[in-house]
Amino acid sequence: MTIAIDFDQIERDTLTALTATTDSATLQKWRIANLGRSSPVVAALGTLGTLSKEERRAFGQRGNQAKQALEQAFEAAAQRTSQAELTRDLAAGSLDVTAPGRRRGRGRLHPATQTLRRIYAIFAEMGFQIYRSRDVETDEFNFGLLNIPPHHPARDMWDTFYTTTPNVILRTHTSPGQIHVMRERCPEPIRVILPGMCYRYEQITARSEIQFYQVEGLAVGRHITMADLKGTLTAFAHALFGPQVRTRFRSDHFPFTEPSAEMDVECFVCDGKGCPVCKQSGWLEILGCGMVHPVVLENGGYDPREFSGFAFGMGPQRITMLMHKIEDIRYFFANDVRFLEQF
Ligand code: FA5
Repeated sequence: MTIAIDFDQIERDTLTALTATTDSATLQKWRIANLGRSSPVVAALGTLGTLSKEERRAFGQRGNQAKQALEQAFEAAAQRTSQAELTRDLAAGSLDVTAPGRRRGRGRLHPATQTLRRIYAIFAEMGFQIYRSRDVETDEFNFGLLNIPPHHPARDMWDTFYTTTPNVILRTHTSPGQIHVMRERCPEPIRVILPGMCYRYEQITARSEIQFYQVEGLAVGRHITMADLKGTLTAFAHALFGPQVRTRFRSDHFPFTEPSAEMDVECFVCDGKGCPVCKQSGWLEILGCGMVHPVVLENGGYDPREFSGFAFGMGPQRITMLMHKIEDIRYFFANDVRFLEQF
């Protein structure tokens, strides 16, 4: 039995169709139609067993030739098609390998942290170590040992947050750290700064937060005088604000220092002429300070007849506000990137 199939005709027709193929979906359809199990060539080769011996040889040879020709043409077309598709995708712009990379946003230090680090560096140069003290304190350390007994009026301006444990509170200032460091180091001389977070129960305004940083300073030793206090803090102000800046000390009152003072620097916005930042006074207040009160020295373990010392406390956020003319302290913790990325 002979099968009526014209391999020449099939080769001609299918190969012409293949030349026109430019996408892989059409190519796959072509493969199934012309090389799949029910395609004319493959189906015809499947009938070989039904042929006589003489017919089988010639038919088989010609059929396999045709199949091979189709397979080779398919391979060539597959390569051509995938190249053509890549070229098309690139031209459509889905990937431009020559485009410059996108710059990654880099983080930076918070403005308050930047000021804190400058303060640390300046005091480190003068031989002050950093002493870390706890945020959660007892009433005794925050007030009592600092010469502020119960019912002392000074407690009103340093009201705080209370925990459910009696007498355990959030510290209102870094000053209780003075007692911790003195008790730890006594009778050695001390030169430390104590940075950290403080908490106050007060109205939030453009100048006041309920949570803010302070940097405390403490020097204890023999023969320390008010001149050391003034010299150290003036050197600090010159390093932070510039050597031309003038300073002044105004007497004040803190229960834990005697005598006590506030330190001002000449307004660097108007050079002391008077402007809205310094409220026309020509001076900016930057810290409270004084000679450590004898009672506090004693509470720290030092004999006030033998030892003396000075202490100071500043608010680095208020200093940052002055340096960058920031009008509202609430920006510091508002997490607004438009504010933060200016520093
Ligand atoms: C004190 O807290 C004293 N312990 C400072 C001191 C230490 C005096 C050692 C003498 C010896 P005062 O309450 O003024 O003082 O606070 C010090 C600084 O903390 C202020 O100058 C201010 O910069 C900052 N500060 C105070 N309250 C706030 C607040 N609510 N928000 C932001 N900063 C504040």
